[in-house]
Amino acid sequence: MALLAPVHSDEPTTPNIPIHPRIEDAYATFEADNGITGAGADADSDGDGIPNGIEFVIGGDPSGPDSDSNHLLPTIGDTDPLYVDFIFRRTDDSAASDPFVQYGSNLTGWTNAEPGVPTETPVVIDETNDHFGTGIDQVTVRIPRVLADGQKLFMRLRVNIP
Ligand SMILES: [Ca+2]
Ligand SMILES: [Ca+2]
Repeated sequence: MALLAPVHSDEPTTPNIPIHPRIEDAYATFEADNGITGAGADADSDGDGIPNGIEFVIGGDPSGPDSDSNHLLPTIGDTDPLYVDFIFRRTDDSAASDPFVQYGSNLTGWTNAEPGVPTETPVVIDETNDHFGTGIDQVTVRIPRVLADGQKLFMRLRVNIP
């Protein structure tokens, strides 16, 4: 049995740099943690009507039993005279995947909600860190009512996970 002596070196060493997992890795970890490795973001592994990728964003449980996540879905704030608010939960793990909101006045044409766009009547996006608890932010996407065509406004949450 050999004893290993501590190694001393005068050579410069690289400081420890935290490595942020790549986007796919954060989602892959979510799948692995929930026993659905390889299922994919578009699949709805627990059949609650919410795809795994959206469960990842809102902090839902994507695998059964008793994993209905409908109570975590985005909500609508419809009391402001100028804006309709789309409010969603966003986990820190999913923030790097840049989940986004789209709006439209029919169910075929969608516009990405981007802060400051359009310039005349811009969309406003507010974020409250850890609003829903540690690691889950609240994101409020405020769509100006004047952007509604024919008094109709649809909104949806999306995330692109390869
Ligand atoms: Ca689901
Ligand atoms: Ca679920």
